Amino acid sequence: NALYRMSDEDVKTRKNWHMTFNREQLGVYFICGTQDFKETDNSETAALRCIEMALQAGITMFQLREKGVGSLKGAAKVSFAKKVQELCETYQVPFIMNDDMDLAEELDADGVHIGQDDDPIELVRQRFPNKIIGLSIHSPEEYADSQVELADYIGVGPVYGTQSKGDAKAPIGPEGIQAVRNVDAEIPIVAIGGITVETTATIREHGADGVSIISAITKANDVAKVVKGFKKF
Ligand code: 3NM
Repeated sequence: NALYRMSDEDVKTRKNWHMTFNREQLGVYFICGTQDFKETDNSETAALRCIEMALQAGITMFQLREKGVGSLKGAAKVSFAKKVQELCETYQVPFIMNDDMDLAEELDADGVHIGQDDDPIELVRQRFPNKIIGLSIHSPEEYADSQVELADYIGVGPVYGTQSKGDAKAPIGPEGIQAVRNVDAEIPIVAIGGITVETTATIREHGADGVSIISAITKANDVAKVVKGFKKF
């Protein structure tokens, strides 16, 4: 089973995949799943309502991360994912699937996001030559050990402490974003972890193209206002 390898020319020009990807789409990258609404009566309804408000207010990318305690499985997950995908299509925002490569294929998602412990990126790129692929990176060392040239963008973090990921690593601060930017001036970077409207300017000044956010949006009293706050940068 030969691994997918891009030609040097493809690597240089970053062509032949992600035809619809551009780094501006990382600007306000909302991530969530029903588990992020578990304090509500009906987490699926609450999630769909929040996602639609966020799309309406102008998020630039969406990732379905149906994962962890209380997340949907099996047919319920598939059915929920289809509803979210339809919303994203309505607002013409890329629909990215976290981790679940089979569901990404079944739904023909616009892209996938993988962590260091998920399927290896060589196999993911081989399977999805034309989808957007995001890869999580936590340090310059992990950057050096990963085939980042097969990714369209990298997610770097956690910048700050987070309640949204049980097994999150220690916060790296805005300096951690800068450290990865310093080893690659070009790669599209989206920062993640505990990010709020107030910290977005600093994070962008440290080399991120944009911010990815769960709780600042899912827990917002006024989703539209928060999303518009993130869009000012
Ligand atoms: N990944 P919030 S931190 C999904 O460091 C995720 O790779 C992280 O949620 C990483 O905006 C994180 O609520 C959670 O902090 C982000």
